[in-house]
Amino acid sequence: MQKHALVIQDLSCVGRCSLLAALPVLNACGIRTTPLPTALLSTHTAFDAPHRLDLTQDMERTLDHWAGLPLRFDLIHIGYLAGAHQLPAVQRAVDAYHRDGALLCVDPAMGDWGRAYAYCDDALLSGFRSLCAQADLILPNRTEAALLLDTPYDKGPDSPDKLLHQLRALRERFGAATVITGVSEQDGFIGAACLARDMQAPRVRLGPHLKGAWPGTGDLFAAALEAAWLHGLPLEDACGLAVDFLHQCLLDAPQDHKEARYGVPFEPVLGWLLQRMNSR
Ligand code: PXL
Repeated sequence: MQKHALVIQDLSCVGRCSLLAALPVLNACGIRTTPLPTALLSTHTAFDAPHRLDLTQDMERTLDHWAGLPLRFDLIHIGYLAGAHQLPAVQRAVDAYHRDGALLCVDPAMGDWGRAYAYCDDALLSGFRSLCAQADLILPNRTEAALLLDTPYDKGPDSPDKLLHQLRALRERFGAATVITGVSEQDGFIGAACLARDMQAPRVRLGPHLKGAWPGTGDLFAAALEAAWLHGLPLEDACGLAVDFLHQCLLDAPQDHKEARYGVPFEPVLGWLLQRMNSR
């Protein structure tokens, strides 16, 4: 049976992040996708003054309409929200569709580079904590891991002990398999560390740390990992493949800040991803 993913995050028209990163990756991997857009933005927020349209009411109307349809999902992904006021609509989607074996994956999009995004207030943080507590998999970056645990952000590098401590603390607090992105145990390398529900020790996968900052890397990583997980790969292998996928995508990415804002050129690498996934 074809797998079906519900993807709840914004539609930013320019900049290849959120839905514009998640849907093509999942689709290329043979997964049917249904978006529930949280907001429409003319660009992502690293451009000046994007036009924003909050879609909270449209989320509610969409869920009203869907209630009459026999929709079932294998995976629900929650990412960037327009604010804490959307949490009731998101919870409604979780209540309706997190059942019958559907996996709930929460990427608590709250910050990066050691700082919370301007829109992330206490209500959104506590809402994301509540969603993480219902999740099967959580995917915070290093900044979001610190926010979720209410611990200070540590610039790193990450010692293996510190990573293990943080992964265990997250898994214990939220009861979910946990992947932390953007970890760096050695200078010049970056990747992700994962701790599934049944794992004693974390698995870390690193690749060369290329200079630059691109929007949407977390969204591409999450989609590749989720696709591989739905294909039946164990979480640690899915996580490793997602790190490798991102590295392949970034080999040809522009490093200049103005160009990098348009996102990661992942489209030519989708064939590579599918081939790697099918060869497992
Ligand atoms: O990729 C995360 C993300 C999603 N959506 C919007 C963003 C960002 C990161 O900045 O601005 C609108």
